[in-house]
Amino acid sequence: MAANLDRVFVVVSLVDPPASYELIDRLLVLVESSGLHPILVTNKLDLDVDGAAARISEAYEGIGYGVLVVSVRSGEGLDALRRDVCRGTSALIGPSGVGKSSLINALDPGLALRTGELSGKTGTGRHTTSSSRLIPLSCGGLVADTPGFGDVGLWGVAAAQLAACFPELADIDPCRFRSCAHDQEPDCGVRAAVESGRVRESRYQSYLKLYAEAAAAAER
Ligand SMILES: Nc1nc2c(ncn2[C@@H]2O[C@H](COP(=O)(O)OP(=O)(O)O)[C@@H](O)[C@H]2O)c(=O)[nH]1
Ligand SMILES: [Mg+2]
Ligand SMILES: [Zn+2]
Repeated sequence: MAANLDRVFVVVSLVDPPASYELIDRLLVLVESSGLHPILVTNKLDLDVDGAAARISEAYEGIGYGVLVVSVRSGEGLDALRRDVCRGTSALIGPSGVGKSSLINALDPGLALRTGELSGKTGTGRHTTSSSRLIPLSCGGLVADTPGFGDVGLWGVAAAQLAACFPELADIDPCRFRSCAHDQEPDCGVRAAVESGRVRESRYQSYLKLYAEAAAAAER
């Protein structure tokens, strides 16, 4: 991840394509592993008919993330995003087709960045942003529009460092073993926190999945 970023926005869409908790967790962990605390942006509020925006906001605000619910189409939430993006250097990361380029265009219509129609068949976006670059906004900020990536690998995050990328695990009870993987070990503080409801089950499932991937990558 580029150095000298003041903040990173993890951008997902509520619909077309719908964001999964696992995808959100992957992207958040990726940013946390670089030492930045991302802000979550959920776009396409205009298409949200079943309350996904409210559920996602509650889940991630509850563990200390800033969440911006926005719609490029209706303009909702864009003022809050503008306040953050129009100073310093920001990056927007997230899958293709969620509206990253559209958001930047909405903040600075003079830019006319290319945006893509969703390919109807797969529901995934076409890769219309070919490389990331820093774009100066007329309001003052610099913003990196990154090409989308569907499957986010955990580049270089060691399995043992993974729990530190989950902010809600910072102040739970310690585990019996210092090297606890928080999986099947006895007296695990993380599992206890999941069982008591302090840590959300889907976050724990994301942790286990990413842990297995990180451990497998280390063996290669
Ligand atoms: N309905 C709706 N469509 C949007 C919104 N924002 C972007 N889109 C559409 O989503 C598609 C992908 O947008 P794009 O900005 O290229 O996504 P990127 O790949 O993340 O840069 C385009 O067809 C946009 O018009 C929104 O708020 N609502
Ligand atoms: Mg784009
Ligand atoms: Zn543990």
